Amino acid sequence: MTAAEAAGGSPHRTLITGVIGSDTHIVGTRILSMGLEKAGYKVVALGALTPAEEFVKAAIETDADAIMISSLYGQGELDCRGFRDLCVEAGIGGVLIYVGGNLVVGKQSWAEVEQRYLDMGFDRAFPPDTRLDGVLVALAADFSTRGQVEKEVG
Ligand code: B12
Repeated sequence: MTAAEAAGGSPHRTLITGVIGSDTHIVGTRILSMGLEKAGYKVVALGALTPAEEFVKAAIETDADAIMISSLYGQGELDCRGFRDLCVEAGIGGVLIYVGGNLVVGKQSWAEVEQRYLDMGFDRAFPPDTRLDGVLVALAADFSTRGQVEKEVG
């Protein structure tokens, strides 16, 4: 049994990972990608310096189930604004979208930061130092309540 299955998740799911915008912080997305792959997911890793549109393009090309965006350098809010709309316009408005890393400039209340990203249309936002176990549980929970067909809903 894979770690994804142990967490209640389903294998055969495709996840897009990458670091959005002009952000070069590659380590977190690498570790996340390796962990997700080891857990049994198919991971398409776009790496650092990835424009928002590239995430959407890759998600369409690979028929992905979720997009896992990283942002570390403090410009996350600017880079992520309108991301859900991009997905909707591209016909994948129902795709699962997570964001994590160091999502704002400086230290701010996590509850407020999280709410801002949820308001932007992200399904979940993750604070710094997020561990893989929690991500696997979240993916399993979300995949169990969403069907494949919902990706096409806008
Ligand atoms: C290494 C580093 C750099 C290196 C990056 C090398 C590289 N190519 O990766 C260099 C020196 C180049 C660099 C540059 C800069 N950096 Co820097 N950097 C760091 C540092 C020290 C470590 C980042 C790291 O690798 N962490 C280790 C990984 C494993 O952790 P992680 O990225 O958080 O990822 C984990 C989790 O967060 C989670 N996760 C990550 N993404 C996602 C996504 C999802 C969906 C989920 C579920 C989970 C998840 O899973 C990962 C694995 O556990 C941090 C400080 C810190 N301690 O975090 C500053 C830091 C991120 N940098 C910072 C800054 C400001 C910069 C610069 C702007 C500095 C400058 N003025 O030039 C530039 C930006 C350059 C650019 N355009 O990107 C700030 C950002 C501040 C902010 N957000 O308000 C930080 C926080 C330092 C600080 N305290 O001020 N940096």
